[in-house]
Amino acid sequence: MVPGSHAETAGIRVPDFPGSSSPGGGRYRLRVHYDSELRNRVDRILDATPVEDIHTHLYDPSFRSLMLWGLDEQLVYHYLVSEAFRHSDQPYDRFWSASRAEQAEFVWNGLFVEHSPLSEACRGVLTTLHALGLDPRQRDLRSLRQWFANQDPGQFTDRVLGIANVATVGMTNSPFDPAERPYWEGALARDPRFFAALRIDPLLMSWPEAGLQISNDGYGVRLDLDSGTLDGVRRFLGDWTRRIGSRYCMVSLPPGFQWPGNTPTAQLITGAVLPHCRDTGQPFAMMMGVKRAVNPSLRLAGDGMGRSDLTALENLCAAHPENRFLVTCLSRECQHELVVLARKFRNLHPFGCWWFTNTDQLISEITTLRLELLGTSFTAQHSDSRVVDQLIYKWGHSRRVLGRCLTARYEALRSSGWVVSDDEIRRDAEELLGGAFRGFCRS
Ligand code: RAT
Ligand code: ZN
Repeated sequence: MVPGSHAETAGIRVPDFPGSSSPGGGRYRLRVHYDSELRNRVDRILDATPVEDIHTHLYDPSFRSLMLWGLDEQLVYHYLVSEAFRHSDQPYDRFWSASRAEQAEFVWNGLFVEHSPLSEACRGVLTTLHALGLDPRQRDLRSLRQWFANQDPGQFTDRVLGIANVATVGMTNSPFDPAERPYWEGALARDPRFFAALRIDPLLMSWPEAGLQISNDGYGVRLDLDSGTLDGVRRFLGDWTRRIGSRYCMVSLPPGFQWPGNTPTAQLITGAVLPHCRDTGQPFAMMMGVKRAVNPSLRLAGDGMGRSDLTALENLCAAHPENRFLVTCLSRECQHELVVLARKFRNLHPFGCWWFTNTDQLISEITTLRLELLGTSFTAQHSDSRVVDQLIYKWGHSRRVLGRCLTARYEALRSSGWVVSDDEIRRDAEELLGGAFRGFCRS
């Protein structure tokens, strides 16, 4: 599938592994033989294992214009927009008032023509073009665009899901989003490959404004978070969960999040969100550590991050063993604590390498940490794709890093006298790429 490197330990001499059937049978053998053979097996199995992508910002094609695809959409991805501004003094407003095509050209020229596309997000565009059979070596944006203009969106989506070997795609669905709501209120012919997840950031981060909307929707909530209001919010969550067929409910939280507490966020979680999750038997997903609008002029590209206090998570897991928590953290510093907490609380399931941690080096570090402390009881990755095409590179790159991490663990097992079979590698790959999530969600 997507090309990757497979011979990273070439030429290193290491002691023979117990039980090794190395040709020649000497005390030493070239590790490269074993590594590349095992690495190839692991990579082949990972490539052949369909992924359940548990969190993206993609839409089922029946959401028409909300479903983003194509080269210009890839280029104006917010990860790239913030990088492009590092090479330009152009006023932000001028960029935002330009057409989509002009914005895409600004990014292309700044990041692919005038500088080398070394970053993860830039490389992603190239991996995607390459896997689609396109050749960007001429730096010819016009002809690349022409190829995309000739695609049918439905067929293109099928092709991308096929190349990325993604079986199901988790959407991010907000009842507070005026662009999305009308689709749910009409008749939708849903694509079964796309599943819904109820996103509730405005409810938890913008009370009382969110309360006003819920009240306008007829749920009889007031601004005071008394029991009548909390019941109304709970009914609102229940109705939306049924309407969209959501599998879990999700929020992103700032670094300062605390629980328990007297803030509207903490009170709403205790009085409405957790009871709702218990009613429906669904997990509550928390993405911890985002600082919204650090630079508002960059709009969606202007969010930052900070270190979260995971005491809040520890308190939640301990106080509510009957609730289940799906958690990812944005800060590198939180990763170790998250994994240790997951060892203490079986109602906690770490997932993905989110946003600023979705780079080769950090995926490698985080995944190794998780494998070494949790085995396969976590979900290795989610793509967070916003443009369908991105599934190709996000999963292509992550599979290669996961292959490296898994191979290293299997090698360590081998030196302890345990040799994994292909069936066992397949079982592990299935757990890490969606099976452990389904088990945790009981769905
Ligand atoms: O990764 C992203 O695209 C971010 O902008 C966020 O949307 C983040 O993933 C989130 O879900 O809040
Ligand atoms: Zn996201």
